[in-house]
Amino acid sequence: MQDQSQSFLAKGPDRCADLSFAERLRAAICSDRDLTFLMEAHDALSGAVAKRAGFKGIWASGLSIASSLGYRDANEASWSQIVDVVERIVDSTELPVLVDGDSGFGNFNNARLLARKLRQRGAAGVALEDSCFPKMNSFVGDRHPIADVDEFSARLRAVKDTVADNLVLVARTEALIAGHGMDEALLRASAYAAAGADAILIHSRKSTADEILSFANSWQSRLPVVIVPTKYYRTPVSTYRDAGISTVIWANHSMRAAIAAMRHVCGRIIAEESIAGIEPHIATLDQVFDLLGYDELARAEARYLRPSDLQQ
Ligand code: SPV
Ligand code: MG
Repeated sequence: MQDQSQSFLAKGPDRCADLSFAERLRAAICSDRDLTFLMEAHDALSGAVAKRAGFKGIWASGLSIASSLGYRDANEASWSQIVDVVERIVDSTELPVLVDGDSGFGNFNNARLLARKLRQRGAAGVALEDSCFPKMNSFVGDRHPIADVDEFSARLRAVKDTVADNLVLVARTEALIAGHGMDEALLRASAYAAAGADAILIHSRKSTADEILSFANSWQSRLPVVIVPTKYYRTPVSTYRDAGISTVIWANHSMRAAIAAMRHVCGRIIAEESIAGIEPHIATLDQVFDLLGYDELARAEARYLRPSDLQQ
């Protein structure tokens, strides 16, 4: 596998010329060999943990990034804040990162600016959804207005014209979330395919996979299908393999795990007025240093510092 950090160092901060993250994500999403799994990350640390666990690609989740910044998943975080977090995830993981671009933060012009910036920061792809700005998380409330299909298709075209194949473009329809039904979801997926999308993300808030399976059955893999089984989490992945789904996004589980773990630790420390009890249950400092590559820094110091510096 190509060492992305080396190519980054060799080429300087403009990684536009380095297409390999997009190529790798495209290969993963478009290959019909097996299901691809993308693991949520909301910062560099959660990205590093996902990589160590063995994931080959990352979902930079809008909900999770917003939550870690203390914002609601309602476009409260700005596109530039998202782009900054994405850069840290890309740097720490050196994996293909599919970024949740929400609706593109405005019209075609905002969407193509976001896409260009994401490409510059090393993202492999962007998922754009047909919700109206400001969006609301798909699982919150019942008001989920969606954009006009022609306007959103033109937004996708503008992104494609800007980033060409250097950033994978996943078009996400919220038609089912908004209650518009399967015909509307299929019509939109067709329009977005015609606009140049590389894959279709079909989202559902049902607790069973029926809706997305019905979509996949009618869609017949005209473009790869990406799903987010947050609510229908009981469905085994063999069902998705059988249905010809391309990619499964585990969308928010590191963020939710972190909340549960932090709650537990904070609760015990305040109750016990001691950190002795929780010490065996949390990451050791050596694990932190290992995760963030302190050994590489030590090797670099031995190589680049003067011997006299090392003795100080
Ligand atoms: C996200 O992770 O931000 C997503 C998936 O877009 S969902 O929260 O299910 O809308
Ligand atoms: Mg989102």
